Amino acid sequence: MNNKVYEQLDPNKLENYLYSIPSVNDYLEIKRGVLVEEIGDGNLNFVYKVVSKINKNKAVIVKQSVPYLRMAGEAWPLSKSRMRYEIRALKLYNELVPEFVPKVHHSDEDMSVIVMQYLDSQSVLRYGMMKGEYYPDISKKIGTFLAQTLFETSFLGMESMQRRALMSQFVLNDELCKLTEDFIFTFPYMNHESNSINPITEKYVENSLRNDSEYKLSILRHKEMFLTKTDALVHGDLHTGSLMVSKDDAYVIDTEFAFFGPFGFDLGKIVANFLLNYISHFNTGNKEYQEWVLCQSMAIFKEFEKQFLTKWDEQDESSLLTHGYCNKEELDTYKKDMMVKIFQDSIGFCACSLARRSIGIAGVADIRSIADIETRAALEIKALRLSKLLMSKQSSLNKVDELEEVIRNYFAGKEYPENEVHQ
Ligand code: ADP
Ligand code: SR1
Ligand code: MG
Repeated sequence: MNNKVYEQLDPNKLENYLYSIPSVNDYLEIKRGVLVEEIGDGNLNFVYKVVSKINKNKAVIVKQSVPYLRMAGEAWPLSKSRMRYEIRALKLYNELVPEFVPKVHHSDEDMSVIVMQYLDSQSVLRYGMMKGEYYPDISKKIGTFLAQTLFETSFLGMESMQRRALMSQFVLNDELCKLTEDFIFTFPYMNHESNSINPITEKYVENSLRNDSEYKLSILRHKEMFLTKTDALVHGDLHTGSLMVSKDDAYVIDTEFAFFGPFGFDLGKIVANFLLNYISHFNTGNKEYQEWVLCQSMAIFKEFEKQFLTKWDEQDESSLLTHGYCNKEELDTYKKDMMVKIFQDSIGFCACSLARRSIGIAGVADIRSIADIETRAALEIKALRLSKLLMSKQSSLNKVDELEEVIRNYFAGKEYPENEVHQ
């Protein structure tokens, strides 16, 4: 079918639009009727579930970006071309890790639309974790997804010219990168109208976060990394709302923030979301679940490192490495240094995410959904203090077990950020 000039879809227009795509029309038999439901719960786009009336087992997801930020409304323009990067990343992930992403039925950059597999029997990981659901091997799945996608698109997994061509496909995802620069690395740490700060949390933010120069400079260093490092194609928005899971499977969705960035970015973000969930369960009192969440979050790092190194062992030619340049000992040293660097960077990115989700425009439902503002403030401050602690320890941590010890001591009240009395 010929792609068309952009128009924003609604349920009626959507039916006609899908009718004009032969493969989707054949699958859903649109003339025999479809049920259309808008199910988007994200911040940016519209997401429709379309089910065939004559065979309810046949369904697709249609996602369309609109020329504004959905959570803020039309007064906040945002280029709809973000869908271009969602399409490109999802197609690439379908080549690299098909078991972890929905299949693409159709894509249309002009209409900013993607039609993809409806992930039946999967639910959004965040909501399951809020209810205290267990997902066997979730850390293994996340670690595998990260190791495969990051290695395969990096200067370690690709030849130089081919990789630069791939980078050119993502270099203009500028507006979404700018959202991250502003909302993860800048506004939460200064007075800004976009922030959403619980009045009870505000005092801590003023007195202990925004006047901590070392902390602010560390955030700035991470922003610099985000702006300048182009290690690999990162997902760019890998939080627990970007994973759809069942007991057996895990799928990564919502790839619109994809760009070439630092190795540790996705890793830090996803682990921060696990830790925020851990913190939210102080409210439910589910200690057993907290233990599971903490173990899984640490296992993500371990799984990632194990699988990333396995891939590296299998590859001796890449943009970076030419066969024969290093002997085994030299290469082992190089590998060890790089894995420590990725680990430390990811702890820093984790710290940034903990803070932005506690006081920035986009919180996490795990904590923001708590109605009582005093209870919520206590958890937000716990997350902010952990952010400060991790940022200050980051460069001295070389192993996952060391990080785990710091986090356990913190939650046990045995460790707290420098310059702060124990609270
Ligand atoms: P946004 O970009 O606006 O954040 P998402 O891509 O996160 O949108 O999708 C919003 C919601 O739509 C998800 O939280 C999930 O509930 C649902 N969804 C998205 N993709 C699928 C899919 N392939 N299968 C089933 N549900 C999906
Ligand atoms: C205005 S920022 C909205 C946030 O939602 C997305 O999921 C990203 O995390 C982004 O930072
Ligand atoms: Mg999104």
